Amino acid sequence: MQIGGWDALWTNANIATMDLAAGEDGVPYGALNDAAIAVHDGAIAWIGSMTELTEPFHRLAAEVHDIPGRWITPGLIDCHTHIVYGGNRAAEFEMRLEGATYEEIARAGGGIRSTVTATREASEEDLFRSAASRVRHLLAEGVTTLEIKSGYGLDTKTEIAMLRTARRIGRELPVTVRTSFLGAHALPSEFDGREDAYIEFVCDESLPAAVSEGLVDAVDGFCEGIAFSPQQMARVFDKARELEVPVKLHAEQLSDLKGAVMAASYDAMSADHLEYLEEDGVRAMAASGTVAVLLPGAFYFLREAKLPPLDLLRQFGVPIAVATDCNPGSSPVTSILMTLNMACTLFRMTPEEALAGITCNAAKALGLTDRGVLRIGARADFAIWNIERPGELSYRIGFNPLEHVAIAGKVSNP
Ligand code: DI6
Ligand code: FE
Repeated sequence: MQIGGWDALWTNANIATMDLAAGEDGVPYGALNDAAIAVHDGAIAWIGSMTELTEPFHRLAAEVHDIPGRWITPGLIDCHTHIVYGGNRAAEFEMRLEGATYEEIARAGGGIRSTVTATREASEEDLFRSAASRVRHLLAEGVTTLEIKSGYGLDTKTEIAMLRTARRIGRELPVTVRTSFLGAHALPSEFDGREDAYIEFVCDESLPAAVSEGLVDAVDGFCEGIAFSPQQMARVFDKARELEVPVKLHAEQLSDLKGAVMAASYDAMSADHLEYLEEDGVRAMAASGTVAVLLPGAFYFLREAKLPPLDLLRQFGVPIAVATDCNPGSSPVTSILMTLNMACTLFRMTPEEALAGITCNAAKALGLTDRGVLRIGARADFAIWNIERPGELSYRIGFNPLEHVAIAGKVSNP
């Protein structure tokens, strides 16, 4: 590998490459100490020990960033958010504190439906502005790739407006956005009592319209007693397959409907939430390579007591990702670092597993093979932290040690 001729070089760093396959012989975080990373044309051109470089470093790269003792991680990836929406649900939070459950509120016509009303009423400009302010919080904590779902429009026009807003965030803010169509999130009131007719509408109208505008990277759904059955979701997934769009599913969040088994049979990229997942679901996900996306923010905010089956997921080798699930009803969370802390304290994940959950495994959950791991040829998205060990990222609460990020090799100071 040629040394030099690079656009930029970061020196004297510790690097958590998260190349864990390479670290099977026991290097936690795939870490390199006293190391450097070089970037050319937006990709990682070289990564290795400082001892392999000869001074003066400015002969090697147009830009040199000396960052003694700092840690570099892959740019963080939040692979599950509903960050575009109108209004908020603080009043519902207060109702829940007085004893109402999330499901009771949903069945009484509140919950997701109330956000649907507010989202339909919002202008596209309002949707953009409110979402962008939340996204900036994530970027300030090192997020460089973000998944955003629709699902609060439910009619074609508003679903498309949400997806367009998500794409605009990717154009106007320093972040890669992947979009998921979540038309099958809840039954809109105009379809009351006609669930199958709504599923037909999703398959024949709203989903094909969003796909034909080029706005859909994946198709998602909410498989739950208060939403749609595995059979109904399978109809949506059949349509997704016909349109050649990959699928993922909100499954086993509040009960075990065997949604993950069904999703795995469609080679879903991920199944998400999973508190009520049982061994059959874990086995099916392992066989299909479906990533388990755990959402500790929703677990915390809904005061869920049932833990996702971490030991089974580990035992069967299912890759585990972690995400904020940022949404107004079950996880009004815009802190990926707080989410890391919750993954460790609530789910007993190790800090290394939690960091893998928002880097290499989050990339897998989105089907992205060019990021999430720092290795030669990968996209040069990374974050520079003023910490002494990677575990500090999940240890502190409400403190942000980010110094700067590189996005495709360019320094960005969120
Ligand atoms: N599960 C969730 O936790 C979010 N969506 C879903 O399918 C919550 C959405 C909301 O309550 O607004
Ligand atoms: Fe969600």
